[in-house]
Amino acid sequence: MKLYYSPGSCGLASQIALHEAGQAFDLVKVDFKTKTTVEGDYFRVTPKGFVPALKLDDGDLLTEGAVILQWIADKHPDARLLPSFGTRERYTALEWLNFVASDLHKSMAVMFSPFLDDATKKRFADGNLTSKFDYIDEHLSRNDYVLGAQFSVADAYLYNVLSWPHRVNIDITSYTNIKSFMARMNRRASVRAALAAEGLQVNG
Ligand SMILES: N[C@@H](CCC(=O)N[C@@H](CS)C(=O)NCC(=O)O)C(=O)O
Repeated sequence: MKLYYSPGSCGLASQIALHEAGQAFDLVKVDFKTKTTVEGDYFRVTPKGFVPALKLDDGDLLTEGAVILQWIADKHPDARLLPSFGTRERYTALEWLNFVASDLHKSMAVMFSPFLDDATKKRFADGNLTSKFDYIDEHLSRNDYVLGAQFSVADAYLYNVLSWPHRVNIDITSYTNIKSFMARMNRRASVRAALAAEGLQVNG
């Protein structure tokens, strides 16, 4: 199995999940500028040109981070990375995966856009992102992890995206519950292994 990634981007969550699952995998780095890997043209792997992408041993390819996370969890039920099918908790986990993917991730992506000036990004962060950080911080004031006491792949994705604000000059250090969550995540062996493999420092 191969995980296509680019350092510090949204493939980190998939890597954390693979470590949590105890699933062996190889990493293939994608150069975003050239859309190539050591194997050649990345568009031949996925015409979307996005990471993450998970190439299975039979050649099948999975894309979309939130879906890859569900696939990893479902292939490794013993790791308890998502609640069981059909339970109410399962849908809470899916709500969070969807919220992180469609709201938080894609709003944060605006802050990395080469098409917007700094003043526009600042207005966007104030008007759009602050309310999301408020919501997450309040939730984490009552829960160690997204689902409560039990770690899930939703935490891997949330951690992944919350490691970006400081890279775009958004200071979230005043969110004490987010800060504690990040510290809690940083203590997990899966997170440390994924960061090391991508050549990244531990996120505060
Ligand atoms: N819908 C995709 C989006 C993935 C995505 O936005 N990936 C970004 C990195 S976080 C990417 O590959 N960008 C390519 C580029 O910037 O060239 C998913 O949720 O997995």
